[in-house]
Amino acid sequence: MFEKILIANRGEIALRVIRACREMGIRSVAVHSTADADAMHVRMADESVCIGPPPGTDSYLSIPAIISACEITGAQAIHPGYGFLSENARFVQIVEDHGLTFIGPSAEHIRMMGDKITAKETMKALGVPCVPGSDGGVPDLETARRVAAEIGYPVIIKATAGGGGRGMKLAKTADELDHAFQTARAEAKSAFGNDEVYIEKYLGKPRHIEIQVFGDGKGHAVHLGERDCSLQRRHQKVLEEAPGPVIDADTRARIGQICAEAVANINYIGAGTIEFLYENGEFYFIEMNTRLQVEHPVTEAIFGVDLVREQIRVAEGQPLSFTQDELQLNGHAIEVRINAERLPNFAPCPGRITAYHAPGGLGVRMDSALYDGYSIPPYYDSLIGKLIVHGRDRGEALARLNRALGELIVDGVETTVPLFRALLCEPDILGGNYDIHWLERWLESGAEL
Ligand code: MV4
Repeated sequence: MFEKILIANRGEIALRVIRACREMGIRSVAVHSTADADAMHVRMADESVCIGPPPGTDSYLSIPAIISACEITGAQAIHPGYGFLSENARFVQIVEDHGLTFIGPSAEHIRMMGDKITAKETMKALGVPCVPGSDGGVPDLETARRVAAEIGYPVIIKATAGGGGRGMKLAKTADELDHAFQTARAEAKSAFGNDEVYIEKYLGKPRHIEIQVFGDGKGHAVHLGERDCSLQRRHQKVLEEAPGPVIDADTRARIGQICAEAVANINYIGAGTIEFLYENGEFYFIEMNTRLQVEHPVTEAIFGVDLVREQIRVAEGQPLSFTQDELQLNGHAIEVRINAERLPNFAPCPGRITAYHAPGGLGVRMDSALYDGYSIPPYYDSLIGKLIVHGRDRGEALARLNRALGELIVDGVETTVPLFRALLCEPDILGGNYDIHWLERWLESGAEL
């Protein structure tokens, strides 16, 4: 068992991990940049180590600084949170070479899923339904033309080293293919140092549905249903919910079992998310994320499990603390991401918090590292809090979200709260009728923010 865990992150996710450690009787070590000396994760941890100046590359992304902090404090394991080093296979290798434990998947699985062509081929071979497209990489224009003609236009060209919306080019017709292919390759080369691309049929109005999976690294795995994360702006999620408004119990059990079997088959360890596009009742695999995700609390709410505790347990070599049959979906949960951003342009808005009050009451969870008088530094992500509500059904969750947003006070900076107040007046949102393009269309069509 671990006696001490170092958290290689900051903000609300660092607090989230510290909370799980404390409940498990494990000591926690915070690391922080000089800009974060008075951050809440530093106060809440048992110990802290300053690891460098504010830019991520000099502190939260500095592998030598983080390994040194483990050696100084005697931490035996590292929880990476999300972002930063959480999906860096080289980091995982270095952690293990130092006799430390990475709380997350193996370097091999991170590398496998980081290469989007390998990820797709692996999933396809494991029986996971994929978007129709090229078999592996597309080396030249001639092959691109042949593949596109076979699957039919529109097609999308994606960089194997991309993901999360980076390095994609759309070709609506054959006329657009040459240009799309060449620019996709050139951009992939300069952005990732890897120009390998693949082609898929472009789906016009899908939903983004992701399945939460969890493996013990010894051939056992479970699924914890889906989250609908279709409400996005520029590939940044703004609201997530579970279960998906359009997924029924049979569909959940079927796709969930496929995903759980796939990750069991490769001896996957820890939390993972299998992302799908969902259109006309069909699932199409796009990517797998090998980390705990920002939106994991909606899954925790409806299944009543602590995913971080589970990550720590399997990293210690313990079995999963629940079986598939023991996982019973209960009610409905919604998360909204509260960012320090100025609407309507979502411009980052760091600054000093002059008043903070978190909402509470039945079915309300606020994950945030804010406090009264805290100064949000300008160097990091603008996420300052996640408000998660849980109700017996979607209607109750929506009512609770509206009520909780009314209780929340964040003074001193602009936030995305008014966006959620406006969304809660939209019939499409109240009815669960939205796809991946809904939010951007609504913002462009002059939503009052
Ligand atoms: C697609 C697609 C349509 N067809 N693939 C964007 C993020 C990356 N994870 C995959 N993405 C997409 N892949 C095919 N074959 C549309 C998108 C996409 C998208 C996906 C999920 C959520 C929001 C999105 C916004 C724009 C485009």
